[in-house]
Amino acid sequence: MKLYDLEHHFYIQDTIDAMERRQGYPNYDPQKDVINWFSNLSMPQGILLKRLIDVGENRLQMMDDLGISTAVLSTPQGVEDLDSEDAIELSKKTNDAAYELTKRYPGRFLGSAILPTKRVDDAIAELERCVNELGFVCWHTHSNLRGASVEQDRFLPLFKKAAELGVYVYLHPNLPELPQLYEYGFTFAGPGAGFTIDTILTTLKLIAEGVFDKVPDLKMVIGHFGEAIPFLMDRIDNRFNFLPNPKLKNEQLPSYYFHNNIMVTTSGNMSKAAFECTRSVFGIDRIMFGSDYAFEDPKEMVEFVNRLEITEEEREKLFFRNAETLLAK
Ligand code: GRE
Ligand code: ZN
Repeated sequence: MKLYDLEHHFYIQDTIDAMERRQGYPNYDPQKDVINWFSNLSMPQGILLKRLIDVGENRLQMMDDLGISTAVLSTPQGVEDLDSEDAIELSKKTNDAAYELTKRYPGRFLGSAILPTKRVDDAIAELERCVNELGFVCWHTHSNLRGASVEQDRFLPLFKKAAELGVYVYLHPNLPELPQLYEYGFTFAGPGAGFTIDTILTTLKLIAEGVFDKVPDLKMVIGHFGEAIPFLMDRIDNRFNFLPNPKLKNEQLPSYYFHNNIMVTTSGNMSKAAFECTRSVFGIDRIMFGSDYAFEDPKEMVEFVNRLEITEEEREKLFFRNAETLLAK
């Protein structure tokens, strides 16, 4: 069976070097081998960083062993946070590196663009280059851009451009800019809770800003079975409806956008209950495979999906048919 992995990460060494030189956050401390996401929020790297940087034969071997036919490459947090000029240079280098891989291993990798979002014009130009010249399929953004958030008006032209070029937007978690979450350390502020909270907030803010009404063709993907949104969907609809507010610019109920614009991946969520809730609320046609490599073990993710009590037709949708439909747009 074919298998598309929609959340499959890599770093280039230049990004880590730039993060080593940088005064702000996130930065890399080579002595301690940690990424400092913020003061007192450090994440040990070790084998993780080595795996992220290694995108050659070893990566291919792993994909072959697990039956992953095609992976959409994305670079995690860091590049967008650099100063403008550095962000432009490093975005281009990262995107060029992904492009090289798509050429070296035809059909095995697809590119998603990291963009220098500090200046929207530069970001638009780079997205055009990535799609028109490099054949990329996606703009990979983060749930906040440290000091900015993508639902803000000034990013609307970028969403319009993505829709115009026929590529989807992957909204990947970032550390929330909510210092009240920081006192329990990185695990809590980041992947343990904060990432999900930030991605839910940004997704709902994009809906509330009417971004999907202004750009009806926009396709967006979020990971982790839609964060906690499937579980909350009915209540969100119900309360938006009960207490309309002029600041909520969405023309449809929030759930509408999860049936028309937004899809989800499995990335790093191996809960059967979460899968069943997601399928029940969004439908199997909206769920795709994502491994979240190297932050998660893709073998466990594949095995989890293989264990799900679903029909073979449903498994095919999850492993590749839904991704092919998304990529065909
Ligand atoms: C992830 O994508 O799941 C992730 C990161 C960075 C740190 C931890 C983590 O992107 O789980
Ligand atoms: Zn991820």
